Amino acid sequence: MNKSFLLIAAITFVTINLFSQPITNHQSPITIKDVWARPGAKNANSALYFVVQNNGSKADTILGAKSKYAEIVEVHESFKRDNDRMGMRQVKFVAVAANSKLEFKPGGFHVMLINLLKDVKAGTSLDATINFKFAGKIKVKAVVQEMPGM
Ligand SMILES: [Cu+2]
Repeated sequence: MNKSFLLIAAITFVTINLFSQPITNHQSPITIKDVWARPGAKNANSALYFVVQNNGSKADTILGAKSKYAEIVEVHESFKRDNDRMGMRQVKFVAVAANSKLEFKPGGFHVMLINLLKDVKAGTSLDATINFKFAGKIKVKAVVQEMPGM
């Protein structure tokens, strides 16, 4: 090995590390915690709940979710119908304001898992991806349980 080869190798090594850093060290201002899902039998439905924390100075938007555990995955919101009963409907996006916390919880926003492809049992976990406009796809692992703290 001659000296110029080593020099080129060294420069290449430094350059790659220099330019790859903004990508590998990129810290998303969005974190998702306290992820849980309701148990459900195959072909039934379940729902996913979590807390979104946006520590950034820019608002973000949830555009959707995916999971291989259900045939259809939709972002829903619960609302009160005229007769005081609760209903739910699909929403195309959910805004997450800058420097704020947004809770997906029973009676509010949730990710609906429609037609489970297998039994989702309490005590197991379930993988899903939440898709944000700016933060991109964030993977979550939900604890399958009845209401937390019960
Ligand atoms: Cu729903």
